[in-house]
Amino acid sequence: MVPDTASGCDFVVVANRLPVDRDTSSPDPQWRTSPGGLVTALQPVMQAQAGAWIGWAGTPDEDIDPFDIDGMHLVPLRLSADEIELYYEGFSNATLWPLFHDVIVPPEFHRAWWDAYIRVNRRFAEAAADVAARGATVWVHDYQLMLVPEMLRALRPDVSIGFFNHIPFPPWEIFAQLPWRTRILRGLLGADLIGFQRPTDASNFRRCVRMNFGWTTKANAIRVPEDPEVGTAEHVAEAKAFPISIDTSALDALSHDPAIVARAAQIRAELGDPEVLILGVDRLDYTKGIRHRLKAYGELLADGLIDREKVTLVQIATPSRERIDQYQHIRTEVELAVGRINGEFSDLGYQPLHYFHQSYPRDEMTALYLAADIMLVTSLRDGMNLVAKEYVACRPSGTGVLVLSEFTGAADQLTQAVMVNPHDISGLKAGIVRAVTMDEKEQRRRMRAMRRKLQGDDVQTWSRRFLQDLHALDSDKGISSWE
Ligand code: ADQ
Repeated sequence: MVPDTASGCDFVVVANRLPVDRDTSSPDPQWRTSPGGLVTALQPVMQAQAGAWIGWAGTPDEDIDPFDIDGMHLVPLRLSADEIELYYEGFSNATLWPLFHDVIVPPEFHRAWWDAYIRVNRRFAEAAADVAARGATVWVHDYQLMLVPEMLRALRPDVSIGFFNHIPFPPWEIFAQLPWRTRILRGLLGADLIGFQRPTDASNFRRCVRMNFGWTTKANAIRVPEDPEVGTAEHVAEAKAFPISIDTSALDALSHDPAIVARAAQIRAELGDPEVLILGVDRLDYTKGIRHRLKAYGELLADGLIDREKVTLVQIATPSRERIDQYQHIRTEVELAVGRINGEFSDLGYQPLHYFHQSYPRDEMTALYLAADIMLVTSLRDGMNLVAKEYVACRPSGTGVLVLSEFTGAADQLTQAVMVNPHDISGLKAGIVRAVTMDEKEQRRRMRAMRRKLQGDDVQTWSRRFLQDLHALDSDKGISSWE
């Protein structure tokens, strides 16, 4: 159901990016829904509830009129090239991203970036206020838009506001470095419900609120006083965990598709039919621990602890944030390591490592998951990590081993994985050897338990749970029952 926009939309999603890509292969470029998890989770709600999605279409300095696609009403916002540099590449991805990922690289603090962040967040909040019907539900996503809940609350106290943080929330000892920490906390506290990936993220957030403001919290609830300067009244906000998941049944169906199954066999054959095929799939990001993984793999080949005639590693590193210095740096480092390993250990008929800096369609990703005996997820910090869940969903045979970093949100749930601390290279090597040598019976036992977990925990359940909780909150009642 596409909404009647004159009376407003009952359900509004606000995210940095719209869920579409432009197909420029034809002379008349067409929009196509991008196959991300968020669209899968939200499209049914959007279609049933006259929903709108506000976001940037991906090209700078472009005015695009709102349009409808696949039952969703999309509202593109214009961002200038300057704003993309300051708000997106700067404050979002070179200040907040590293700060919220354990300061793996040093965050940069620049007042001009912050000013652009406020400006762009205000544009998103105003667009949401314009589009939302009276009493609508507005769901804001991720760290690029942390000021939107409070700005929107000031403009539209009648709407119900949810926020979901896809990345970790740091402990106070790290968060406190942020010069604008009070404004960020107040921004988030404008929401009625603030969702996080892990219970630890939610408790870090509540502790930051206590430490920064000296307020008390009660279980998940935070009593937020009025802010006459911004124009918001007193209310109660809830902060709790809603671990995101994947479209389990869609992936399961793809993994049974005969064409994809055949493609998986072809991938193995093209790689020379290795006895053990190991796979890594990540955005090329310094948080994903790709360097650590390659170091461990290189050492295992050098030590002879894995047999180079039998094992092959395929590493897919999706291009990401390529204009940011730290991303150019990690790319150089990863590509040097790949060159070093292949230079040292290849011979004419064998290459131990295949590296691809490319994006792939969902079918090809599924074929890769099906083809791989071992999946390596070695993030140094990761909100959830959907790749780990996707691999498990694509193993109908019940075999295969997931090697999983303890520092992912997924580690809370996929507890039968081989857990590793990627900083501990010896431990990581031992984890990989454990996976390579694991017998089929143990593989099946672990995989069965993880697959069972994912069946009851998919992305549709995740969005339903979040929205049900949001609708069940009544912030006025929250205040009266606080004492
Ligand atoms: P990301 O950091 O992007 O997400 P992740 O959760 O692993 O990390 O999701 C990546 C997605 O991109 C997966 O669905 C994967 O299949 C896909 N992908 C990766 N490489 C690809 C390629 N080469 N071609 C095609 N598809 C590719 C952020 C947080 C995570 C959190 C998610 C969702 O950093 O911690 O799990 O949001 O909340």
